[in-house]
Amino acid sequence: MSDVVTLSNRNGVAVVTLQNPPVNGLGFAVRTGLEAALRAATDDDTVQALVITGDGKMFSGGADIREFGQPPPDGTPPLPMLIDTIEASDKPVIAAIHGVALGGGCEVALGCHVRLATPDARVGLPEVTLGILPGAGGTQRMPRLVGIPAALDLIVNGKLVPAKKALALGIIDDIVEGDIVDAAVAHARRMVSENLPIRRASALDDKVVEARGTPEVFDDFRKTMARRARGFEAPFACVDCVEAAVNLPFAEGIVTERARFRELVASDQSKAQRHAFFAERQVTKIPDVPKSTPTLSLDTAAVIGCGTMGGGIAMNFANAGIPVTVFEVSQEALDKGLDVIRKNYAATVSKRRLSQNEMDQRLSLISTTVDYADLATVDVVVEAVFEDMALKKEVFGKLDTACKPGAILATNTSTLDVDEIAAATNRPDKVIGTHFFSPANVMKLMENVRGEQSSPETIATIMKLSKAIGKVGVLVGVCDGFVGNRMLYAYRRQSDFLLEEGALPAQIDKVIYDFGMPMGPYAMGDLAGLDVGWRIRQQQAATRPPHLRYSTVADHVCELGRFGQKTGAGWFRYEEGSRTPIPDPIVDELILKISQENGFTRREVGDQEILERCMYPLVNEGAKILEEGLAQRASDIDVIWMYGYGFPRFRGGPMFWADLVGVQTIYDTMSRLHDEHGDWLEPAPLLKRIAEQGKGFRDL
Ligand code: 3H9
Repeated sequence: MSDVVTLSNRNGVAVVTLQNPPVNGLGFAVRTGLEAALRAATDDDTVQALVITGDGKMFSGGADIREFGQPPPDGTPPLPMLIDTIEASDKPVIAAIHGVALGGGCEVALGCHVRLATPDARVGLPEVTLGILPGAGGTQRMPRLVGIPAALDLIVNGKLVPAKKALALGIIDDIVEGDIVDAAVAHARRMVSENLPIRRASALDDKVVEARGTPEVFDDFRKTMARRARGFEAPFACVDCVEAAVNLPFAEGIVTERARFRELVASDQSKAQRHAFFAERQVTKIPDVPKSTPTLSLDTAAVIGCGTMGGGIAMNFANAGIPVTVFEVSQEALDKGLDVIRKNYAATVSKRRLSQNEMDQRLSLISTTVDYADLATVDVVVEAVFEDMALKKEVFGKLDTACKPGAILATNTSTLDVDEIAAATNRPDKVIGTHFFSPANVMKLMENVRGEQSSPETIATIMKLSKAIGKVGVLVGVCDGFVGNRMLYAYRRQSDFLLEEGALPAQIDKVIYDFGMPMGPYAMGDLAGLDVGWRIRQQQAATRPPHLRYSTVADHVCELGRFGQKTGAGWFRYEEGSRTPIPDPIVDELILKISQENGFTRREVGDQEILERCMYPLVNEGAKILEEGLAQRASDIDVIWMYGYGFPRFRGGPMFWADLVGVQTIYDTMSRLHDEHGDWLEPAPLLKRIAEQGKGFRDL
C-alpha cells in the first residue's frame, strides 16, 4: 500500500498495519498511506471489516512531533479527518493495540469501533506534556467513553493507563492474551457474522450529560490544579475542551478543540516543551561513547557516608531493587542515618504512596558496615562524605585497596576536582563524578562528571546506572560547580548585588517565582541552608580576585546565626512549624546598612531589571560552559536546569529560553550591563559570536 502503511486481506478482514519505526508516528507519509489503505478497504467489496494495528514495539506513539510547525505536503490528510473517516465507516473497525497507543495513536484507536489490547499495553493522551492538547478528537471522544472526572485526569495530567485500568474505565473493550491481530480479526468476523451494532464514541452521550449544568465541577478542578500547573497554558486549555465536550454537540466541541490545538501548537510554551522532550532523549547520546560501548554489571552498590546525601543515594539503589551497603565511620552515625531513611520511607507510606510491605522490602536491601573490607565485592561505590579534598582522597585510597579491581568508584562531589580525587587511586579510568541533587531520593537529576581518564566503559555504566535508579543522567566535564551550580553562582551573585543596589529579597524572589521557578533564590537558600555556602566562601576568601566585586550581604546574614529554615530564620523568618517565608525587617535593615557602608545610593530596581540581571548572566555562563566543552550541547544544559533547579519546562530551559528572547538581545543587554557593573558581566565570546551570526544556541 505504501512504505509505512500496509494492507492485507485476511479472508474479508482488511488488516491495516502502521510500519513507521521506532514509534509508528503518524507523520505526513503515514497519514497519506493510512488514507489510501482506508479507501482501498472501503472500496473493496470483499472486505467486510477492518483491523488497525501497528508493527514493531507498539500501536503508535502519536503524531510525529518533529513535523509540528512544518507545512504538510499537498494532499496530506489531517489526522482528525482520517479518524472521522474511520469512525464513520459502515464496516466495523477494530483497533488491535499492543505496546502503547499514545496521543494521536490513542485518538486513532478511539475512532475505531472496538479496542482490543494486550495485557501489557498502555494507552493515554500525553499531549499536555508537550504543551498541546489532544487535537484529533481526543478531548471529545474520551469524555464520552470514560466520563468527566476520569477524562480530566487523563487529559489534563497526561497519564498513561495500563490495559487493566483502561478496561475498567471503558477506554478499551477487552484484553486479549495471545496474538492481538488474530484476536482482532476473529472479533471483526464475529461482528460481521452476528451483525453486531457499531458503536461510535462520538455518538455516545450518557456520560457527558451527567455533568451538564454543573460548571462547578470544572471550576473546582481548575482550582485543584492551579498550583501544580502554574504558568502552563495547555492544562487549562485541556479543561476548557473537556468542558466543551459536556456542553456542546460533538461537531461543535471538535471545532473548539481544533482552535485551541492550533493556538497551543504555535505557542512558545509548546515549542519549549517539545524541545524538552527531545532534549531528554538527546542527553543519553555521547558521541565518543557509542551505544555499543560495553557496560559493567550493577548488581550491588555501596554508599560511603550516611548523611543527608548518602542516605538519599542509598534509598535510590534500594528503590531500584539494587542491594546497597552503607559505610560510615561509626555505628552511631549509621544508626542515625538509617533512622532518617526509615522516617523518609515511613512518610511515604503514610501518604499512601508506598505500602508497608514495599518499605520493608526496600529497607531489607540496605545493609550497613564500618569496615571497608565489606565492600570487596560491590560493583559500584558512590562516595558521599563531607566536601573536603583531603578526606575524599583518603576515602578513595581506601576504596581502591578494598574494592575489586573492576568496581567503579564514583564521587558525589558538588565542587571538587574529580581528576584530583581519581589520582588518589590506581584506577583513574574507573573514577567518575555522580553529582546528585538534594534531596537525593527525590531530585531526578544526576550530573555525571567525566574525569580526564574516565573510560568510555565507566561513563556508559554510570549513564546506565542513572537510568536504572530512575534519574536523568547528564554527562558534564570537570569545573568548579560543574554545569548547574556554576551557572547558579552567576545568577546568585547578581541577585546579591541587586540587594546592595536597591532591591530586597522578597522582590527578587517574586520576580523569579513569577518567571516560573519553584521559588526565588532567597527562599531557596533558606530551604537548602546557608551555612555550607558560607563555609565555602570563607575557604575561598584568600584566593578571591580583589578586583572583582564581592557582596558580603549573605555573609552578614550568616553571622547572625541565620542559616535558613533549619534555624527558623535566614533571608526570611519562619513561624514555628511553617515553611512560609516572611520578609524580616532585621534583614531588610541589614541590607540597607550594607548598601550605605559600601557607598551605594539605593535606587528603585525594576522587575525587568531583576529578571535580566539574574537570568542573562545565567545564560552567559552557560555559553562559557559550552565553549569550554564542559556540556555536550545547549539542550543538555536545559535538561540540567529543568531537572536540577526546577527551571520551568514551559520555557524549555535557560538556553532554549535564550533563543526565544533572542541571543542578540541578551548579548546587547549583557554588553550594557558589563559597562555599567563590571567584569562579572562580560559577555561570553560564544554569545557574541552567535549574536553576530544572527543565530541561536539551537544552531550550534
Ligand atoms: C499528538 O499525538 C498530537 C495529536 O493529539 C493531534 C494531532 C493533530 N514523534 O522515547 P523513545 C522518537 S502529539 C516523533 O526513546 P521508548 C524519540 O525522539 C504526540 N518522534 O522510545 C526517539 O528518537 P531518537 C503525543 C518521536 O520506546 C525515538 O522516537 N505522543 C515520537 O522509550 C524513540 O523514542 C506522545 O507524547 C513522536 N511522537 O518510548 C508520546 N515519540 O531515537 C511521545 C518518540 O532519535 N513518545 N519519538 O532519540 C513517548 O512517550 C515515547 O517515545 C514512547 C516510546 C513511549 C512512545
